[in-house]
Amino acid sequence: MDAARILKEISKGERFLVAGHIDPDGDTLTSTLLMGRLLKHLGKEYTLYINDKIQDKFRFLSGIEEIKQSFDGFDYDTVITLDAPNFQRVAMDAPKVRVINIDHHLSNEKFGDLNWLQTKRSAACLMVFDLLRLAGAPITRREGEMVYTGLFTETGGFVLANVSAEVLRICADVMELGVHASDIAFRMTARNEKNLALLGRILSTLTVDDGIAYIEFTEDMLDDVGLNTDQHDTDSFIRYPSSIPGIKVAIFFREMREQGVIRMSFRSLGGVDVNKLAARFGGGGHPVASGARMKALYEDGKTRVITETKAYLKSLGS
Ligand SMILES: [Mn+2]
Repeated sequence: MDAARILKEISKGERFLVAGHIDPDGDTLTSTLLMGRLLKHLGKEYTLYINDKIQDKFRFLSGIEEIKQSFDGFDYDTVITLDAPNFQRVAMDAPKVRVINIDHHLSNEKFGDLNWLQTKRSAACLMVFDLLRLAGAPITRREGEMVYTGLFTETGGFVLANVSAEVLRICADVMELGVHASDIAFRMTARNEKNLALLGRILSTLTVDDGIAYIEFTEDMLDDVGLNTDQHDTDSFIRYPSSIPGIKVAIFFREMREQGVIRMSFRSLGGVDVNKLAARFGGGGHPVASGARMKALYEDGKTRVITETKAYLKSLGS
């Protein structure tokens, strides 16, 4: 499967549902917006769908108000999923129509009728950008801002292991369209006082134990600093436990009390494959960055994850 084949398959459809994943990050949002630009260029009808709240910092992206949290009825001939390893992640049941699955996650379950998977690509938005260029769609500062934002966030501000020559080259290309790199960097990393207070609370939980460093974000911290669930922004907090020399795995635990769920983000340091680790808890992602969520009481879930992570590291002989 390559970009040309996918573009040809997309041209066969007329009415598209484009689905990005829940807990939307910069990559899934910009992939969704760029797919909208492609479909518009091709003269197709489409709905952009992400079944979740979108953080305010992304509101400057052109057309973001087009993304809907739900869709009425189902009158589509094609579903395109972006940056998502399975239907659950895009909050959908398997539809009866053709599904085009575009993703870069190693944990992708190949659930589409067409699966375009490039697990070595740094971001899904790069793949959609390929399609735009191939289709000769207009690429202006607006599309450039989408790509730059997707790449900035997905690489943690150009510091993670997925920074590639391609990433930096495309960022340079879109800067020539008028994209302001420092403006986007500021938007993506800006934090108000309450969010900085939250960072303080979360950092105070830092625990270093047997090659594992973890931080915790529990529900009561939101009350303590006077934030509600929609207002907090803990993106990139995992960089702090990841910054400790000698650590093999960094974990960010998040209590989701209402849903009775504990969520984890894993980062690998020193060559440990955290995609395999996350799979033990029903999650996945990339070898260097993965996530999972499981139904459990917070303390029970946390203890289980730490115990299993230690066992996993031991099994690797590290
Ligand atoms: Mn991604």
